[in-house]
Order: sequence, then structure tokens, then C-alpha cells
Amino acid sequence: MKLDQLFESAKNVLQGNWNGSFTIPSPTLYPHQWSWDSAFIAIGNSYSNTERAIKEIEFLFDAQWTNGMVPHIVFNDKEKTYFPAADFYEITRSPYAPKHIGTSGMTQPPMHAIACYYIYHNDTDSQKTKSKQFLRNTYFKLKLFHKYLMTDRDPEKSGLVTILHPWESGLDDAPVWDHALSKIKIEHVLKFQRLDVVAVDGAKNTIPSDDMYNKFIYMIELMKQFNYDEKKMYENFPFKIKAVIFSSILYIANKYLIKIAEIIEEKDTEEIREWITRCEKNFYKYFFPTGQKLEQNEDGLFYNYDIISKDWIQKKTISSLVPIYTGLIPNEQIPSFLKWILRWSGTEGKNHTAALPSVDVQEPYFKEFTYWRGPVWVNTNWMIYLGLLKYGQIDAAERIKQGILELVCNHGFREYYDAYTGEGLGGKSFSWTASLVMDMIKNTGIGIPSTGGRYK
Ligand code: 2M8
Repeated sequence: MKLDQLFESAKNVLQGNWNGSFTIPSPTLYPHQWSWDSAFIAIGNSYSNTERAIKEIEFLFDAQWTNGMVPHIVFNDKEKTYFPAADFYEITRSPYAPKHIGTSGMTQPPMHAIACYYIYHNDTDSQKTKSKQFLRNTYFKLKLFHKYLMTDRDPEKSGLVTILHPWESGLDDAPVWDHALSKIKIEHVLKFQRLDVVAVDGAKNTIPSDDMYNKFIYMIELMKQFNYDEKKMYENFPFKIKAVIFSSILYIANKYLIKIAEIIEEKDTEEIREWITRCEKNFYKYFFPTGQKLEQNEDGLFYNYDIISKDWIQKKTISSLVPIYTGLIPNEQIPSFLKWILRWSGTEGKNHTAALPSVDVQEPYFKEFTYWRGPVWVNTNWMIYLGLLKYGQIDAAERIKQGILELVCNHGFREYYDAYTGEGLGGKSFSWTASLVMDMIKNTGIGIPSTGGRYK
């Protein structure tokens, strides 16, 4: 398929998933608005429909809690096929929750400042009137969100974000959460019916186990018992993890927030710069076993940090590679990091394409079909692709891009793909897959160096 045809097909996916207010992630599975999906979707729409991209973000931020939290789901109350739905979350227990719309009570990675910058940058109106006004309206909402993450979710002032639920990571069922989840004891019987089991063909092989799912739901029950009080949850919650992917995205998003401030001529960016500095100081301390010392870290990979057990979670998942997206890795570490990326993307193995599986295929916990435990996801590949470009690793980046394009051309815009066969899995007509393919086809300017040299 030619790239312009592929771009048009991707646009059609977004068109088909648009419901007048926002874009659903997939018609076969997710009927509501998901937070980081919407940011990815706005990136795709920024190439073809500025107005829609703006509406997408505005609708989401209209449901922002007054403490700054952007909920991970905004519910469409007409849709009854997804569990847990708005009534299950009982968000009115929190004084900060919106009254006009149902949302979940947890958050997701803050891709939005990045998406907002895309909207402005790709606006073809010579005056960029609408997109500039949009940035003016949205800047303080974005900042409030980041402030919430840098205070309520980072009392340590590390510049890194603590998640209280695996769903907040966006990588819901990754094996990295297993140990922390195993310590949680469900203290009362839960009565609910899983709806994800019936939503997808062959779901039994792909979705999380009942045990894991019960813990997910139980943790929502716990949040409700704390009335979503962040301070109390931070003191007492049984799951507290400084998350690599979340913190990496926030770091980039803070940089984009400063770019936005410059565009709208907002001078006071001191606080955002402070968040960036904190993250720069602590990223290795928290995410790189042995702290700063490159030579003492056996495999040179990044790992999530469990605040409760005070230990790194040393499982090789895509989180270990995503930090290349931040540009925080020193140049001397890049060759060894690149070796990982090449091996992981299957240069010597039986992987179908060079796109990176969500778990290292050589690990015993790699599962070919299971949700976030092995298959290839487009969004994490896109981050690593951009990271490689930042370091001038054009060939490695190109191989990943070609791998993704091949999967999409031959197996459709799916939620995820079998790393060995390329078979499309999970939701069909998946929005962020379409959006990020649009970006991989069209982007020549955002986060991509024009010279092949290192881009900051
Ligand atoms: C998946 O998460 C939701 C739970 O929030 C689900 O399993 O129902 C994840 O892949 C998440 O990252 C994504 O935002 C969501 C919608 O695409 O699906």
C-alpha cells in the first residue's frame, strides 16, 4: 500500500471513531473517552482536522477534576457495554470531581501538552488564530494537571510520578505490576461481571487473568473507601510505584508546556523548569538500579521503582526502553542501549517485524497473545522511534517504523499485534494506531532532528 493511501485509511479510522464529542479508542471494545488515547488521537487529527483535534482535548479537559487530575476515562452514559462504568467509580465521593459528567477516579500519562503543541504546529491557517486561542485556553489546565502530578503524586519532590493503580500506567497488565499486586489481599468478596471477556474474539487468550482483574477492581473499591483523598491514599495505599513511562512522558510534556508558554507569551515558567530539573536529577536515581553508575548497572536498562518494597522491579518490559524518548540518556550509554533495542526487536530471533514487543521475548514472562505481556503496541514503538531519531540513530528508527507500517498494512489498524506472526489482536479500527501511523508518515518537524544530529 502506498503511504498516501495508508494515511487516508488511517484518517478514515479516526473519522469512523468520532462520535461528535470525542473519538473512541475502538468500536469493538472501548466506547468512552480515554485520556492518553485522546492525546494520541489529537496528534493524528492535527494533520487533517485541527478543529476536531481541539474539540477532542477540550472535551477531555472539561472533565478535569478541580484538584487538577485528568481522569483516565470520561464516560458516555449512553454506552452500557463497558465495565467498570461511571456508577461503579462513585466519584462524587470526592469534592474535586466534576458534577456534570461521569469519569473514572484515576489518571493516565500526560501526553496532552505534547498533543496541544502538535495541534498548533500543524495548523495550516497562516495566522494560527484558532490553535493559538486554544493554547491560551488550555495552558493553565495543562499546568494544573502537571502540578497535581508533581505534588499529590510526588510528595518526595523527585520530579517523577507515583501511580496507584496499574491502569494509570497505560500499560495495564504488564508483568511489572505482578509482584506488587501479589502483596494485595482482597478483604471482601467482589460482585461484578467482566465485560471484556465478551467484547473481543478469542479474548480468553489475550485478557488478564481473573485474579489480576479482581485486584484491579478491588483497588478501585479501596480508592472509593478513601473517598479519592490523595493524601490518605498516598499514606495508606497498598500499591505505589514510581512509573518509568509516566515520568518519561511528563518530562517531555513539561518541555512542551514551556514551548506553549512561549507561543502564548506567558512569561512565568519558573515552576515548570523546576519540575524538569527535579526529574533530571532523579531519573537515574529512581529508575536505574545502582543509581547514577552506568558501569555498575549490569544490563543498563531502566526499571520501575516500588516505593513500598523500596526496590526496583527488574522485569524487562517496554518501560525499560522508553526512556530513550526523554533524551536523558548520556551519549556514552547509547551503544549498549541500542544493542538492547536491536536484540529486542528480533534481529536474531523469530520476530515477524522489527517493531518492539511489549516484553523481551527471551523472558519467561513473555506471553505471545496476552495484553501488555508480549504483543507489539504502536504507541510505545512510536516513542522509542522518536527517541532513536533524537540520538541520530536513523537506521534503527527506520527499522521500527517499517516494522509498524508492515504490521498495519498487512493486519489492519489493530490494538496490538502478535510479535511472532504479526496477527492483529484486541480491538479493531484502533484509533491511536491510526493516529501514530499518520504521524510516522507525515512528521518531519516535531521531535525529529533535521540534520541527523542529536535533537534536544
Ligand atoms: C487499556 O486500558 C483499559 C483500562 O483503562 C482497559 O483495559 O479497559 C490500556 O491499553 C490503556 O492504555 C488504554 O488507554 C485503554 C483504551 O485504549 O485500554
